[in-house]
Amino acid sequence: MNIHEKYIQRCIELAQNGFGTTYPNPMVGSVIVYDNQIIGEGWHKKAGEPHAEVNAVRSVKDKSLLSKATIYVSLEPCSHFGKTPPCCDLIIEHKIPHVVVGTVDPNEKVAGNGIKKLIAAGANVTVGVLEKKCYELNKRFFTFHQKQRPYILLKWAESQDGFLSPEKQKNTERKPIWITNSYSRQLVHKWRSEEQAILAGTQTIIDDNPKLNTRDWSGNHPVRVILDQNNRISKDSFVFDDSVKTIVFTKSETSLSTENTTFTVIDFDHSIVPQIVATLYQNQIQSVIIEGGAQTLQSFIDQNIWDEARIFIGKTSFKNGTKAPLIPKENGTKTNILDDELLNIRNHD
Ligand code: AOF
Ligand code: ZN
Repeated sequence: MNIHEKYIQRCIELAQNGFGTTYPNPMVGSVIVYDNQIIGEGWHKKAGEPHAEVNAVRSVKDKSLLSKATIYVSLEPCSHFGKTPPCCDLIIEHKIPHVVVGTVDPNEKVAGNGIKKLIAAGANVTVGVLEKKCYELNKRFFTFHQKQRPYILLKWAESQDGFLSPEKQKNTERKPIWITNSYSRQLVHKWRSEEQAILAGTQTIIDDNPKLNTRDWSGNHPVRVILDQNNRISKDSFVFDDSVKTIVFTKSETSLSTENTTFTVIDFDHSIVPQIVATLYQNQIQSVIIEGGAQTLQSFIDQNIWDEARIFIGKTSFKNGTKAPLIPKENGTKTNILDDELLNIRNHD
């Protein structure tokens, strides 16, 4: 790691302090260095509050050093008036001569304008240090702005022999059959709390009556997104308890929206995936975890509209039943959670 990378790495670490509290803003960290020493640090804590650079500048005791210092930022300093004034202006005002930027800001209000403004004011600007790591830090924010859709995470659990569930037993009460261990199940609740929305298809809701919340983990409950083309889901289901914001995609609006539950009509005769992600984008949803069932997951894979898949592979074998979605598994990375295997696959890398 060279010197620039070392300080951008520190910016990334600082930025991560804002995990879960900066939405809709990205996580950003900043470090100010003079004479090979860090003289100031800051990160963005919450939308509406000061940006990383502002906090870093404020933390510098001897402000006269700023005109000889280098400011490092994991994301391009902003050039626009949003909820807060432009960070570029602050850097220019304090005559900070060197600016090192991790990656360009994908927000169309900034998108290179911050860098241009700093250069025009005479600053020496270096762009693209640990760029991939800086992108990764805000993968949801970047996907949202660059692709005009949320970051899409696919999640399922399959048996050793590739089934989501065993064949349905007729005339017997259907009990959920767990493929994964309790640690993996808790991990899923943690994952849910990290995303802004959770999506499930009609059959999954009819079969499992899931709550789609984060009861085994503290943290945010994501917005529930439900597909119910022909209004087949019983209004007594947990997803209709109006306890959290819920978006229901239907063919025709036969139910009235309530305080937290809204019905959105889409055209089920055409591919629904682009319509769903466009609606989520309009709702400012930057990420969604898709938890089934097979058909819903497969339609996102077939349209190649997904970013990451997290697949648990359990110890059990079912021999037959509902087949797990088909996805290219060659480039996945494997880890273990006790006796469960967890396969992580990234798309569009
Ligand atoms: C920075 N440093 O720490 C962050 C930036 O409404 P505002 O004023 O908070 O502006 C939000 C936008 O500013 C956000 O969408 C992103 O483009 C940028 N975030 N920029 O220079 C920061 N958090
Ligand atoms: Zn800013």
